[in-house]
Amino acid sequence: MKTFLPLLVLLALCQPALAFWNYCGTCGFRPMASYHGTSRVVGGVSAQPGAWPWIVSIQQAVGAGMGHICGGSLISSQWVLTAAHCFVGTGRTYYVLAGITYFNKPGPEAQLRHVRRILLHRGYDNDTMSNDIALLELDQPVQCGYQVQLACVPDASLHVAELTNCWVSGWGATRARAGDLPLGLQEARVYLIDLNICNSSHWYAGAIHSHNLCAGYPQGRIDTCQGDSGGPLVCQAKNADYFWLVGVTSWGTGCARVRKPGIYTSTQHFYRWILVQMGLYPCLG
Ligand code: 4AZ
Repeated sequence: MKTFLPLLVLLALCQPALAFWNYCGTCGFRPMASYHGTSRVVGGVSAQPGAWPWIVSIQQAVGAGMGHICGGSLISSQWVLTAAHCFVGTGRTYYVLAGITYFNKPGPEAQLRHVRRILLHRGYDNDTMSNDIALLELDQPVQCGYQVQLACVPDASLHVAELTNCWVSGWGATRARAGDLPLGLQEARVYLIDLNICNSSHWYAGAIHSHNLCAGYPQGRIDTCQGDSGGPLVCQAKNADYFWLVGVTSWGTGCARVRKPGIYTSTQHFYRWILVQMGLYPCLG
């Protein structure tokens, strides 16, 4: 015991510095948020490096380089949760970039991975956009750090509608008409909108499914847009400092329009599907 004690003391002393380095233990925490102070997407602002440490950019080869196509969220060191519609009609090779904020300034924790498998939900329907969810298995795990952390997927027991501090993030278009993507990650606070309101006649008129979430603003102006798909809608847990990955950016009528908020796939409805795909629920598979 005597010989181990100094090591334990050393470990305890180093704890603050080691706590988040190469450790993918606890999901939903934002180690850099406390560092920066808490604080297109259309109508958002530039996110600080590491502000949303689970977000990844899903890219594919374009000519000699690579291009961003969708967002995604790390839910384990080797699995990314994203949208099925990102992968329709293309048989290309995909890559995942983790730990980045600016595409032109990758930073110390940037990590590129190949996609080993793409698992689309079998019920995904391109016309109705139902079951717009997919999982990507990476060829190698990412290393967690200050700017790379896992998102928490809630099960059916979470009362999502009660959560009020909700945020979207992504490298999608910052203006509805111009297709230009920003170089830096954008973030915006959004509000969850009751599905009955969202489905009412002057809004989406019945197009929204029970496994969707609507989030944004009745008056528009702030919203996810093309290129944000697959990325995270997160809400802070009640009386706690971690976030739940409650939605995957799916679609919307245009971007930031009045009574046309963003539509998200509700992750808690697919909790079991996610576990089965990841091989964590073999008896149900
Ligand atoms: C898209 O095309 C897209 N305003 C994503 C989000 C929204 C609209 C379109 C929501 O990827």
